[in-house]
Amino acid sequence: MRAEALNRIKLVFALFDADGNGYLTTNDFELMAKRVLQAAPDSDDAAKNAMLAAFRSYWTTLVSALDSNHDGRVSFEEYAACVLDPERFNEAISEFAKSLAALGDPDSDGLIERPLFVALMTAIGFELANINALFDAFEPTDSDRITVEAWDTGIREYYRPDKVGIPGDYLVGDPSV
Ligand SMILES: [Ca+2]
Ligand SMILES: [Ca+2]
Repeated sequence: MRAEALNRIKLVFALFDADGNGYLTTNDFELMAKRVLQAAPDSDDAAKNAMLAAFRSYWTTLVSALDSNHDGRVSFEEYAACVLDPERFNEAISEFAKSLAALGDPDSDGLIERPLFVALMTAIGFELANINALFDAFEPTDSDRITVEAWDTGIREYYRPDKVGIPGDYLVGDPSV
């Protein structure tokens, strides 16, 4: 596995572990969902409920695919398996990507507005400069939107052990270097 790929999953695991107990559990995703709802106070109830449901479905997808010892939580080793063994987890990663990308598109028009993308990624724990660099790498439209498809592809690439120089690398480290 490329060092870049390892750094990418280390980062995302650390951020998803919102309560810092070293494991991904349902509590982490409830915490992230609360943060994103607070970050998007202008969204209507339908959009908020869609986001909440998407966070819960993301967790369900993740734990059902990765909790190999069935203790109801995902350790780093369990999480890293999806990058170490991409063929085995191909389908699961497509599912993760789909449910995470859906978070950015509560109105299902196939486009993600920058403010919502920023709110969502900030709630997960990424830094603002990294989030904007990533959004720009997805080549937003004149109305500053990216397609769900670009985001979905970006997430799948993020988990590829051999990929380097992808938009997802903007999330790791200082994006200006
Ligand atoms: Ca945790
Ligand atoms: Ca486990």
